[in-house]
Amino acid sequence: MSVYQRVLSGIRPTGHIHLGNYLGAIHNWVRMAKNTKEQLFCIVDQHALTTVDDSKNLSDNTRTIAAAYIACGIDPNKSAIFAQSHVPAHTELGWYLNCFAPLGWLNRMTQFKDKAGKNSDRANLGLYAYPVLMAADILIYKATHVPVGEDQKQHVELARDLAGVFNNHANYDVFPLPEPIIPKETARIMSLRDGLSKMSKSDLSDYSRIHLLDDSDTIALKIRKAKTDSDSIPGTPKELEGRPEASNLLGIYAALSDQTIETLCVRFEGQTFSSVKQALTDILISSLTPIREKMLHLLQNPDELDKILYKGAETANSLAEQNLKEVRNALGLLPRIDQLRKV
Ligand code: AQP
Repeated sequence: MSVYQRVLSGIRPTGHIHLGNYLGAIHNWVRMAKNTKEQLFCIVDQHALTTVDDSKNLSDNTRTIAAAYIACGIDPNKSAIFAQSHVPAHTELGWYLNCFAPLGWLNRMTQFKDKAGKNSDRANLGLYAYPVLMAADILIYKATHVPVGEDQKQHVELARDLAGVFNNHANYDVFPLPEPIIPKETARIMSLRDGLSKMSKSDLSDYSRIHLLDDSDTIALKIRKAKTDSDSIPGTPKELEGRPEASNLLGIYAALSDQTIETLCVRFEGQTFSSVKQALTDILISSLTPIREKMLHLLQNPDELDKILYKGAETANSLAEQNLKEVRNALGLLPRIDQLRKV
């Protein structure tokens, strides 16, 4: 029996997809697949518009993320892979949810504060309202589980809260309350240049992250240059406290090798970071090379990728339209003519 009824998640096509997106998100989607009844994976291109002004790359980035999903193990014959902008019901539900979202809730969103920085008066409304559109991305499918990295937990909680107020308004449970699924060990992969900042597509330094399309030499160079401290590896994880870069590198190694940090501390105790870096480089290359090769192969044929996205959008649209009809009805809106005909 499936543990997860309907899983939905997505990634913004904002730049180079990286190891944090893989370990924090996609790897977990693949692991959950065998216990999931239905899966939908979106490339959230409309969210990308809130922070990216370089629209010439948006469609290529969208295909690259689709290629990454497939290369990492998402089977497009079993899961719907699609672009958010191909399913208009997301933005329609987004508007309805805007009308239920108190500003106080949005003011608490830490990602807006991080992304808008000190100049929040100049930030766009889309960036401020993005958690509500993300709630719509989830609720339009009545998704039950949302696998994300730690940074997105607050947004999934907002989606739960919005589902709750909408259900109250409708006087019945239109939406299930979606649950975030956050991998314990890889919830937050940190920058290779600064163990206190999240690895992120928008970091200006390419050396802060491993891209899924990096070749072996680039991976080796980035790990060689990764920031570490001068102490040797301790015998227990407790002694890693206050050593963010050391913890991050060992955490990445542990996730890729399916070992615990305890085991790695025992294995490397007393050694310098150069031996860990060598082992980490080897495992990154062996784990990421098949993904990179498959992505490059898929990207050679963009028409095929587009076909996969259109097929995914068909599945997504049919689910979303059905739920949107129910939402419109719960809100008391006059039925649309196409919805009348289907009755
Ligand atoms: N460093 C990370 N560690 C663990 N998980 C991460 N995720 C992102 N970075 C890390 C998870 O990847 C999924 C997709 O993220 P997103 O692209 O939708 O937005 P984001 O979280 O804002 O990702 P980035 O890479 O930091 O992009 P930019 O720089 O454009 O904002 C999510 O599940 C996220 O948790």
